[in-house]
Amino acid sequence: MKKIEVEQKVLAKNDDWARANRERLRAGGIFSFNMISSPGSGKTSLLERTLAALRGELPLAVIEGDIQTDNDAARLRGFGFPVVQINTGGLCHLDASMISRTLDGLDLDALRLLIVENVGNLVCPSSYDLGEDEKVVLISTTEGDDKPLKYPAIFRRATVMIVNKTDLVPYTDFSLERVRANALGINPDLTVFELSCRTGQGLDAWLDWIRSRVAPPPAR
Ligand SMILES: Nc1nc2c(ncn2[C@@H]2O[C@H](COP(=O)(O)OP(=O)(O)O)[C@@H](O)[C@H]2O)c(=O)[nH]1
Ligand SMILES: [Mg+2]
Repeated sequence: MKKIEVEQKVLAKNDDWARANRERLRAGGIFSFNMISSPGSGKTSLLERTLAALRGELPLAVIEGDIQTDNDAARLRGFGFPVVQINTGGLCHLDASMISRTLDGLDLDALRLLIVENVGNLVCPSSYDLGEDEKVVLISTTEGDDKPLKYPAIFRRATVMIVNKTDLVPYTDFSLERVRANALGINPDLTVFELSCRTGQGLDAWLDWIRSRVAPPPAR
């Protein structure tokens, strides 16, 4: 009983931070999304592809969440965008107060897009609103097409599902039709992108989705 009360208080406090982040980002005209998946689904790989494509086109920043290391931030720094690594020191998710502190150090006036890569985990990050506009859940074809059924919360809260590593489909028993049906059964409003960060197939539709979400620059 006590444990439940404490958890509710933690989540309520998190929601306060998240609300403040959301107001701050909206006021700045910054679109934001939060990428959530198991470790190894390809979040950082997709960011490498995304940053390479949007270089010179869209001013963005990336927040990288990991339990340890700044390996992922190091992979992304070469693209010329601000990249901030948060190490949670054992915690299995980012929370909204961590994002708030990171926003303090970013030049928000210069940004139109904020991308967050959450800690690799399909469970904990789904409960913690960061103040982002949308949650993007990734699943790769080596994980099994039943994962939406086993971890429904994040598929319910996400607006986008990315199925990555389509290049590996011939070597697995993963079915693109089944994963789509499983996910849409939980959340019929999900927008689904199938792509391969290895071959680049399917990336254009994902990039167009980002472009469609970002507000046009203010008129001068
Ligand atoms: N074959 C294949 N491998 C991929 C693809 N995307 C990512 N990978 C590999 O999957 C591994 C984990 O990718 P990473 O981006 O670090 O995943 P993250 O933990 O979700 O950030 C790396 O070895 C990537 O090279 C893909 O589309 N096809
Ligand atoms: Mg990563």
